[in-house]
Amino acid sequence: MDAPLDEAPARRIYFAGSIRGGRGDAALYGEIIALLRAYGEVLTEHVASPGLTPAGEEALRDREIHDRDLAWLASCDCVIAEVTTASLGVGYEIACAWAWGKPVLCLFRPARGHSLSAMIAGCPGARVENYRDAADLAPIFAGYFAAS
Ligand code: 6IA
Repeated sequence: MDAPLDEAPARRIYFAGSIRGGRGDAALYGEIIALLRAYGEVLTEHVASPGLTPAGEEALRDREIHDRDLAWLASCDCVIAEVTTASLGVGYEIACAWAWGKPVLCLFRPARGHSLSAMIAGCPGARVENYRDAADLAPIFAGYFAAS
């Protein structure tokens, strides 16, 4: 039977956060994903997994990880990236998403002596929101998803 017309498919959200770039914010990624679930299906919940260490997902080869993640990225409706911990992989995902015309929201916690890369801060396809902690994110997401 067809889905009722008023049931739009869930928004597909690609969350990006550092893995080999450093896992210091892994718990925060979990809080972000919990908030994002109110706005759609988060395709990359594993990014917050405490078991995913920089050496993690050993069962998958790098090429398999790359191809699987890019397939998810290609299928998503938007990218939410936590960019405070600098990560080559997150930067690569942001660049691909922009090249493919996907909306990108970057979340950054400014700190003394720690500036966001100009390649992200200056990317015309990426909106950057500065914040202090997870408590700041609910209104940021409410405003962002209301407009998208
Ligand atoms: O350069 P990074 O590792 O910090 O890149 C992190 C970003 O790339 C995340 O947003 C993920 O979407 C993606 N990514 C990188 N590594 C993985 C991974 N396992 N599993 C899923 N997504 C990943 C890494 C396993 C490896 C250490 C053996």
